[in-house]
Amino acid sequence: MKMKAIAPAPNLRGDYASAAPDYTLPQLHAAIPTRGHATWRELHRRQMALFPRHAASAYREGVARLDCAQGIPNLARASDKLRETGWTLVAVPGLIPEDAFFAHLSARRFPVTNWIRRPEEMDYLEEPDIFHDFLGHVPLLTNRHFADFLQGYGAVGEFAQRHGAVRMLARLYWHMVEFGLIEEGGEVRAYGAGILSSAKETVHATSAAVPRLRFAPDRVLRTEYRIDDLQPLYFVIEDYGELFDLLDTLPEALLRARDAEPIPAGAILPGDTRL
Ligand code: HBI
Ligand code: FE
Repeated sequence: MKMKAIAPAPNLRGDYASAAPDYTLPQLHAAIPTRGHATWRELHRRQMALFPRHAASAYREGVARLDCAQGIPNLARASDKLRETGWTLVAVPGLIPEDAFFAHLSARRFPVTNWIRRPEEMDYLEEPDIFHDFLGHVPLLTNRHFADFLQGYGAVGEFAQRHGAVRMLARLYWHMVEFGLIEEGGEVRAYGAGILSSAKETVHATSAAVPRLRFAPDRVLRTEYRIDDLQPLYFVIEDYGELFDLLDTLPEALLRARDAEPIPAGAILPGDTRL
């Protein structure tokens, strides 16, 4: 048998060569360098200071549950804390192909990038790292409605791929999973991972000066997005059940959105009512 000359470098940025066919890797938590944990603690501290005023209550309950201030979390141990909703965290080298991503979600496995940004990237990073994937996404996996929605989202992926509607399905992920807001007792709070893993976006997204629209599936599925700047527009739900309830009619809605004119990022249409 031919042996690999070098053991896989732990926590190497984007180490796709040592990934399995489903793009998973061993996390090798014990091999994470001290400076990685220090970067985590600093990012964590900054975001925690913003959450009481800006983050949704279900998200904050999840963060408390995960108890991860000390350093980069051990994914196996964190998975134990998700037992009630049945999700498992798996390490991946970074962004993975859509079909592999959808397959993980539909099996209630959440892919978490196994490297952390460099100190000079504290405020902005183009691709997801473990801070975004874990602190942004994992807390809401403790919420039953959201956890069930995300599995169902993954399960619709195959349909979307067969029907040329992945772009529309990705818009739902972007606007609602990455940048979603929720109304709680008359206040608008953030639950989206792209918001809550970024200090700037957390403050921006919850500012009443930025346009907000009530969540409406067809509107969201037609709305294009920008990946290189703060979002110009956010969609607001009242309950995570709204996302789950959409799943039944999502395939038809994807086809309608595919065949409709896209709406440019940030555009407000004559029929829109700002919240
Ligand atoms: N891979 N690791 C990772 N994380 C994502 O959020 C992700 C991905 N691959 C594809 C993808 N997202 C999107 O194309 C889907 O949301 C549609
Ligand atoms: Fe994300």
